[in-house]
Amino acid sequence: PATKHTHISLLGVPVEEGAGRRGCTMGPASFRTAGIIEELQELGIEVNDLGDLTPEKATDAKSSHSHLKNLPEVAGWTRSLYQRAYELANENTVPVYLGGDHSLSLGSVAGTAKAAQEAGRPLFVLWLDAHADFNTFATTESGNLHGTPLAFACGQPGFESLLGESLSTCVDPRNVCIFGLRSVDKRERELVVSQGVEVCDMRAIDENGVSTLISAFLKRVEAANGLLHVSLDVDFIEPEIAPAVGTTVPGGATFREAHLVMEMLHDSGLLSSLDLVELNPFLDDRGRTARLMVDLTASLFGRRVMDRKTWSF
Ligand code: HAR
Ligand code: MN
Ligand code: MN
Ligand code: MN
Repeated sequence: PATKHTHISLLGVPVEEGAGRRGCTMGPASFRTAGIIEELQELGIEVNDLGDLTPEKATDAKSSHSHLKNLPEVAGWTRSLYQRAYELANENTVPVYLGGDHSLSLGSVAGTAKAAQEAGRPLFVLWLDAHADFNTFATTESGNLHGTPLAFACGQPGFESLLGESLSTCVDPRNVCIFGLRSVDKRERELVVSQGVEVCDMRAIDENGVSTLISAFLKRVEAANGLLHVSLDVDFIEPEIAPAVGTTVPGGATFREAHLVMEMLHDSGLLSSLDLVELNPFLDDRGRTARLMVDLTASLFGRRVMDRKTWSF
């Protein structure tokens, strides 16, 4: 039975300092230009556009790892969003965070996790991404902080300078599913394995299909009465059809695989919050990636060709 998402709050988070190249700051504007508000309203949903977040100043954020890029800037965004996501998780709305690069999730997941903990419910995270984003300050080779949010959310040590304090609530790594993986650094991979994160890499998707794998994960969420945060990185999708991203990796989800994930998420009624990240409009081809992301979001919130029927052959 599909839950009716009757209220959505859009919050733009135009952070680009976590990525290796500039442009994601234009993401929220591109989502709006591509019609995200209208397409969701078309589904009968009440949409509240909260505008764009403003980052705090976090000049105190320092680390002995000198290769980290833009740490004070990313810390400023993280602190602001952590607070905001915590507040939104306590409102009767589905927050949709419009990125911005994936460092956005340093704040969105932590704030959501804190609220889930207070509500006494486990938070599950579905990470739709070519990458694991499970580097720590010690393991990142690039120094780009968009490669770190899952490690932070799962309580890996060394991130104290981000919030100016340790994270009070972490996500249980066994409640995280990285879906679409096809690029992972060596030490990052060891961490993902040792922490017990569920990984559905592209080969698993090829062999089993999206439907079997997503169903199994959603069953776990439902059985645990969990809350579900979904983080959709543009590079989850095959770059031939979604070119507007700085970190393309060939062999991504097809158009239909990506839509099917969204449709199944909708039908589950389990979604409680969403990140749409890494859209870099500077790299787009006449807005096609932005429009695809908006269409995927519409599928996630209930757009369908026909009502579902049960097939009996
Ligand atoms: N693992 C690489 C790094 O840490 C690439 C990370 C790319 N991250 C994103 N988000 N684009 O998935 O630098
Ligand atoms: Mn809902
Ligand atoms: Mn990512
Ligand atoms: Mn990625």
